[in-house]
Amino acid sequence: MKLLIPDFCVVVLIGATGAGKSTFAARHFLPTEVLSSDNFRAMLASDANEQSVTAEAFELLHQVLGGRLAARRLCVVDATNLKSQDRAHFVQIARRYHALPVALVLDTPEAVCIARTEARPDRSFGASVVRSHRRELLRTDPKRLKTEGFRRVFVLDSVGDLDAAVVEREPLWNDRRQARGPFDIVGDVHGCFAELRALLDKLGYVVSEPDGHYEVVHPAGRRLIFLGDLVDRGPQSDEVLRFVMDVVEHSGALNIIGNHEVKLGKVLDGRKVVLKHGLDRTVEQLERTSEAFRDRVRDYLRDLISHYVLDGGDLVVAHAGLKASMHGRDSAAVRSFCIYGETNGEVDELGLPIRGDWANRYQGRATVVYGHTPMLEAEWFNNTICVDTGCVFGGKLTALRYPERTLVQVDAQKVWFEPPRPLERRPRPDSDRLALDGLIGASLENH
Ligand SMILES: [Mn+2]
Repeated sequence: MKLLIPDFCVVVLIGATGAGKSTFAARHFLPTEVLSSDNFRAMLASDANEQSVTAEAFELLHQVLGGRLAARRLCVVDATNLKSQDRAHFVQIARRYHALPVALVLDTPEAVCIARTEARPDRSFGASVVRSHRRELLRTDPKRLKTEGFRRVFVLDSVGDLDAAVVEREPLWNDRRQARGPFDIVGDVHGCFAELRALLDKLGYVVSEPDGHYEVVHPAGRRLIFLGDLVDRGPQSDEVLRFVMDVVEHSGALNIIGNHEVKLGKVLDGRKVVLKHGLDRTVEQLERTSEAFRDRVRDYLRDLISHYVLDGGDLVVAHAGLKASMHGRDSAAVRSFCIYGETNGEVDELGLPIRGDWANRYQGRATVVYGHTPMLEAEWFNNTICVDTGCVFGGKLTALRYPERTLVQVDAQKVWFEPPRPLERRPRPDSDRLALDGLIGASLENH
């Protein structure tokens, strides 16, 4: 039996004493990955069986778990974990750090558990404890584990299964650390196909259309990344979609999801959506295409992921940006942040969402490149840059060359869509303002 788990997750072992949890953990995981309640009891009381320190032992275990997850390290919780309230702690901690909770039930037959426990000279308890553990385990329905929040549940119900099990770790979909670039990262296109083609010319891409699909090649082997919001408001959302889908499929381009793709995906899934913010134009444009094309778009949008971690972890791309504590992690909260940014549900006088300013506080190692918020200029703040320069609103279409960190831009051909408010420069972050205040103070003193 192959147990496929993400290489960043929390594996919660569930099983009676004597079920073989520690043996299994030692066989498949590093000693540093395994957090065993026995070990924490031993640390505190020099005796792994000392039940009087159990509460303190779990307190420490929770703390170490949190610390390791903050550092994005896989963890295995080796304890009986037979009660749902005990497991709930681990699900909660996993969620806090956007790690996937995995349940692994060791449903080893009772006779085997009893024989193993009685054979261990260090175990003072015997058959009755095993039997009560087994009764609790039988109350733990694997389906119930899913409702407790475990995203993957595995059950090993024989010694044969347990011995034959192979644990395989797979990277998360957002993990593209192996991809080193160089990249050209394109901001919100919003259906501005002519400007996109002009930008690609300026960037040095050779665009061709063999066999009816687009391909791009760059003489220096560069790679395109699209930051999402390909569609809506502009004149050719359908053609932008065709282009990006083709070059993702044939030319190694990358594309992450934007909020406008989420909405369009709902329309194509047949769900009820209010056609506003230029979505009506996209729907009109798509009505002129074939049903096969619309199906392709629907499937494509369904599979788009929220962000990529690239270049050995030095580069993160997400439509609305991403704070450091969420990089390379996966949860509903991470996805929402990537797509909508840091919002608290409040809106301003124009009904636009008030955005939290994560970039203002950003201190992460990775460069974060994002779009979503149309700006008059693309400017660096704390190693982050927004390259949405409002092309569809008559601004510019911008690409960031990475690792060079230079901007390549083309002007919009016209105002394709009236902006809700004029494009502005981003207010300076507090830290810069304070530095500026300091400078002004100093210069006044000097004169
Ligand atoms: Mn957006």
